[in-house]
Amino acid sequence: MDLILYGSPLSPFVRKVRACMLEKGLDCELDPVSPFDPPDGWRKLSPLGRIPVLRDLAVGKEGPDGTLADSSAICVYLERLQPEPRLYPADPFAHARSVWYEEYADTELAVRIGFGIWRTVVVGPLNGQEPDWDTAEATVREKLPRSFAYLEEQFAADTPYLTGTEPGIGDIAVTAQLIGLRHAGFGIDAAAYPRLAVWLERMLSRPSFTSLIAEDRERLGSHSRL
Ligand SMILES: N[C@@H](CCC(=O)N[C@@H](CS)C(=O)NCC(=O)O)C(=O)O
Repeated sequence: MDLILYGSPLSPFVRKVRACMLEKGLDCELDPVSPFDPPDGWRKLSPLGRIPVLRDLAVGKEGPDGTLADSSAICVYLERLQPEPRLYPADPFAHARSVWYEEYADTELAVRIGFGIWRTVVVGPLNGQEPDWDTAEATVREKLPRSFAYLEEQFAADTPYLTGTEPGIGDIAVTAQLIGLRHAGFGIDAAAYPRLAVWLERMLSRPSFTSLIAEDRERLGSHSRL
């Protein structure tokens, strides 16, 4: 096996990279580095101190050689390494749209769900802290409707995925973040956001995500409500 992925499997960014690998049939060794207690020299691999980082042993075995920081850079590399199935649409505009949805997931959704929900009622309690349901519920009530309404509009053409008939990097990145919401016990109101709700179920039933969710459940135990 030539690929090592450094990062906690509960990170949505690690989940995104692993989903891409599973969709492409790529295998990797997972080294569960925590960004909050990293190994010596971690900043040489991850200049921003974040996870995930990928190492391709065929490129470099030690230090920063053969490593890539940032889930988006890693996913672009995986696409070049294993072009099929394609996760970046062939059409130039659809390709760029898919990258935009990835960016939207990695910034807007990551901040809203990560800080407002995931840390307050899942990871905090997993580490012995009291859950903060007030913050989580306020996030769902006040912050997420705008994101859900935006995503709902993106399915106006009635395509099964964000940028066409096949799932792309945008679909995977958004799903990787929304799984955190589902672990916390919150969902998408199908009456208010029907296309988004159906799309999410479609994404969650893909073998890549069912296997990752099964692993999450094992790690989270009763802290998962999914
Ligand atoms: N843009 C980065 C974001 C990665 C990220 O924020 N990872 C979090 C864990 S979910 C992290 O490492 N946080 C530690 C920190 O920011 O110090 C990517 O796509 O890989």
